[in-house]
Amino acid sequence: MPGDSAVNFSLLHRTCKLVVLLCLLHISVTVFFYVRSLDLRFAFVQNQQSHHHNVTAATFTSRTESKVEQEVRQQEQPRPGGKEEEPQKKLEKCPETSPLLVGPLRVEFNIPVSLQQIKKDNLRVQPGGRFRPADCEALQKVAIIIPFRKRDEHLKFWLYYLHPILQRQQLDYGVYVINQDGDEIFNRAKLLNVGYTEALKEYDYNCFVFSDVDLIPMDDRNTYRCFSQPRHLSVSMDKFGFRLPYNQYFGGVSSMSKEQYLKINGFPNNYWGWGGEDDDIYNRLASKGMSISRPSGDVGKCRMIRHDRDRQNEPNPQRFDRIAHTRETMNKDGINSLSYRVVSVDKLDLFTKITVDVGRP
Ligand SMILES: *[C@@H]1O[C@H](CO)[C@@H](O)[C@H](O)[C@H]1NC(C)=O
Ligand SMILES: [Mn+2]
Repeated sequence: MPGDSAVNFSLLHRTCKLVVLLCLLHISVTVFFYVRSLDLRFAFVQNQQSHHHNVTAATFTSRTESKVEQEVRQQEQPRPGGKEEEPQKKLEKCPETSPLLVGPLRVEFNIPVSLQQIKKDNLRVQPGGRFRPADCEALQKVAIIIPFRKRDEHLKFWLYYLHPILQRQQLDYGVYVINQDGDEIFNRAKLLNVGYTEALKEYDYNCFVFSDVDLIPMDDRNTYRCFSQPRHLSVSMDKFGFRLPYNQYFGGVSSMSKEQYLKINGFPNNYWGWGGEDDDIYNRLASKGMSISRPSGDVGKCRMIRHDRDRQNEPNPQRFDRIAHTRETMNKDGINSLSYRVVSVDKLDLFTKITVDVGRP
């Protein structure tokens, strides 16, 4: 029958259509998952690369890496007599190791602290966050520089923990919080340069500790002072599983004597946003033949206060390119090219707050 074949044909036709549709569906699902896996793999490779890149961020290797530190004391410069800042009566020098140290400390961030309480706990701290031991002459004059913007909660914890530690370490110290004015993208290294300059206008500091506001040492034997080589103090952070993320890592908390700092022309001023500026600093000191001094992993333990990424501090896409050229740029970009505008200087009870306009990229 001719009708029969027509029915058969249309059935066949419909079946074919269905098969084709199913095939298409199958192909698109396959393609979808394939592309997704590619994507993932790509992201993974990128991640690895950037990790790798980050690990090999520094282009110089230092001569005496991970050597045991000979804790050579900074030579105290002979002082021109009769400066009004000097203690009235001649005190004996403080001992090389402070007898007041207690070792490992408990550091927690779940109980909020109040400025009132911190003030009561630290009655011997002078306005502006200044202190010097009463019964001996400190071995070093240390300016502690904290780059800052909108982290008041972190700063409170920092003051709460650090003031007692620094006093036990028998340092002649001052705390300078360098607050970036405005809402432009953050520039950590430039704020550090500003801190160096501004602190020296106030006192004859010979040592500078550069600290992030959210890092707290877990052992007071990790002395916030300077050594014969630039010092990296935050060597085992909880954030990195209490290990050094890579050998050339110089971020977090570090210290340099005035001489060491000037030898590398200070820090770069053109790292806007997150990352790389610490590697640039490492490159600078390695290129000048210096090496990093560190405390042991045990003494160098520290905690970072957990936080989300700040706004206006996104990863700087230029950082890899910049750190590849430190050697060529470091002589023109640094303390010799620093320009900024001081907006205000406030001598508060526990620290000196300096608000600055550092410009924009
Ligand atoms: C690599 O990672 C460390 C640790 O987070 C950071 O301090 C440094 O700036 C990074 N370097 C680059 C080039 O991203
Ligand atoms: Mn942090």
